[in-house]
Amino acid sequence: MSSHDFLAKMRRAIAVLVALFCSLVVYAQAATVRVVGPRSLTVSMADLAAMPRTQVTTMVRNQRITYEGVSIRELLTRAGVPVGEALRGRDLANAVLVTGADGYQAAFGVAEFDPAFTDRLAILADRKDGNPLTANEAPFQLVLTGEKRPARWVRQVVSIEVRPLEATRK
Ligand SMILES: Nc1nc2c(c(=O)[nH]1)N[C@H]1C(S)=C(S)[C@@H](COP(=O)(O)O)O[C@H]1N2
Ligand SMILES: [Mo]
Repeated sequence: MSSHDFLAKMRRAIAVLVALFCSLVVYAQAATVRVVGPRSLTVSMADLAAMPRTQVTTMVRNQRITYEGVSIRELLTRAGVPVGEALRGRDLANAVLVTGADGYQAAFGVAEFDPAFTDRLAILADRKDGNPLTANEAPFQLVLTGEKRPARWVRQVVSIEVRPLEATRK
């Protein structure tokens, strides 16, 4: 192979890599999370970046990791979910269902995300130790303090839905 052929191949390989990288970036920026509540909204990476940011340092499987993102409570407030003293009565029977891109789901009670009820922190993370999340977590992961297992740390979150549990409403 002549050095000319080699250079041409290298150039093509680099072009393919750049194209792949750019489409990944575009894909990540197009990613959104649907927050379903009294005033449902859809948030993008840029929207999250512009909201008040919260850092959470956690220990999972003996690893200390600092995640950064937006508190779930902030997102619920923007979706019109009552907060603090106003979160009472029938609203306390509301569940929060978090869903990942693969259909994986974890359920919570609405008070689990309210600082008037708990000191535990919960964020929709988009950064981990200062970097974007890894491919199987990105673009957004639910990160909670006070969990003994990370099973409810839903990766690739696509929606956060506040919904009544009908059976408890009668
Ligand atoms: N979207 C999605 N999130 C998920 C899961 C999943 O299957 N899909 N598994 C959960 C479970 S059971 C655990 S223990 C952790 C595992 O995270 P890891 O694969 O990054 O270790 O992710 C949680 N979040
Ligand atoms: Mo798990």
